[in-house]
Amino acid sequence: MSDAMDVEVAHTSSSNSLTNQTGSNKRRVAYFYDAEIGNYHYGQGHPMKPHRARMTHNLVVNYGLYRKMDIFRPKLISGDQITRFHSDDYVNFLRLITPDNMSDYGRQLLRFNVGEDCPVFDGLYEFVQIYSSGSIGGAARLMQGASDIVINWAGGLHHAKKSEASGFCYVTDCVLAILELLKMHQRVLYIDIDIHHGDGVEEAFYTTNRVMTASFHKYGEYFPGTGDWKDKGYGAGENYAINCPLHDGMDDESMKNVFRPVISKIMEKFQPGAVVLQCGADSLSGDRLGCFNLSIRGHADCVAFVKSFNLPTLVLGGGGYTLRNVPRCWAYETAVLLDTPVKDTLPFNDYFEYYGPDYRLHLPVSNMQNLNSPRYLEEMTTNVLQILQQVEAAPSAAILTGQDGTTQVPDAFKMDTDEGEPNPDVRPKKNSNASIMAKDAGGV
Ligand code: LLX
Ligand code: CA
Ligand code: ZN
Repeated sequence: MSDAMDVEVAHTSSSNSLTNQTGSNKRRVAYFYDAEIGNYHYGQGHPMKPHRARMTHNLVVNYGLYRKMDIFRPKLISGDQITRFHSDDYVNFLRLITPDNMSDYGRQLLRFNVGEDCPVFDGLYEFVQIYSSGSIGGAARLMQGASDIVINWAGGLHHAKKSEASGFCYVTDCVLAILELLKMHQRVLYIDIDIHHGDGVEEAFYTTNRVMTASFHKYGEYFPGTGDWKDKGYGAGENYAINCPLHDGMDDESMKNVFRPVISKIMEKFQPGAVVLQCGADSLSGDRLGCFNLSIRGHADCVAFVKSFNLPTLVLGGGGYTLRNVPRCWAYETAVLLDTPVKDTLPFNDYFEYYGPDYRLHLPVSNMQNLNSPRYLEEMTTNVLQILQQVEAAPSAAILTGQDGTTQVPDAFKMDTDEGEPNPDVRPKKNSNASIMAKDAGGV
């Protein structure tokens, strides 16, 4: 059975008509992948398995999708590109720490939150370089105008902070890619459908109106604990951080009813020049660490909806812990982005045994209760839409800076030299309204 692109996308405003003469709306898609990524190991028993990206790639190739996109191995970035956001001390530490020398760095391991959830493993720094290179290289390609959509399934590590690893993430490629896009685009939209709050990205841009962050996540006794709808940005960034807190059992219909109106309103009010879409697959039904009940079609509906706005879009991976489901989801989303139908019967591939007993692409959802009542969802969505109502349409003043490698950086990355200002190298506590600021006052 051929699976038609059964995600219907209709919205009234903001969508450019880019239909070509054959009546299709195919976009030029680039795909970044480094075959080394699957060789990194977080350690026995750790739920994060970088092997997922290799399984995804194998499914993409065996579905023949590689024929329809430009495939790149990312050119490795240097430490300078990582310190556009992360502190020098932290990046130097990531560069030098190894399983063999870690016993000499007890204090630094604690300081940078490396060791437990975010373990030291062989090749850690190269791992960071590989996944970040795909996202930064992808953003650069969008800016060249060479592709309309760029995919990096190895990226989407949204929890890392300026000087701290968090939630299995060491460096936040999402922030680095957004900084790249800000060189050219006045406004960049970040959308996050991972089950966790995109706290690292939100915090980085909390005080700027040049980046809007929108996260849909489980909220309440769940990692990382942030992301109340009332947390909406601060200072110039007030109303530019959007949070949709959700409960267990979120299903396709509920997601559609929240995601579409919120994203439509954001597009109308904020009018971004480019979009970064984090597609964490831990929001799927049956995820080992998740508690939502989305089908792959429901998850992909968000992707298709974002695509329908025809903006330059960087598509990233994220969490996802049921190993057989993550590749299914991301391979299907690759097909959706390519406007290419794929069969529900999985093609033979190197990891075929993982996909038994059904060997099908799509998943059944569970009969778990949806704890998001229609009333809760409507009230939460209304609150969020009210915040968006206050967004000024399209701030547009150019910001010229001298920061290395950038011509434009958002206010959040300016060092405020006023006496009495908080120390920019000390991260404010969870749920605080302050933002991270760049380390180098002279650079901005
Ligand atoms: N949310 C998320 C997104 C990307 C990565 C990791 C996470 N973290 C979690 O899902 C999580 C789960 C339970 C407790 C704490 C955090 C990620 C993606 C690729 C490589 C490494 C990390
Ligand atoms: Ca999220
Ligand atoms: Zn997650």
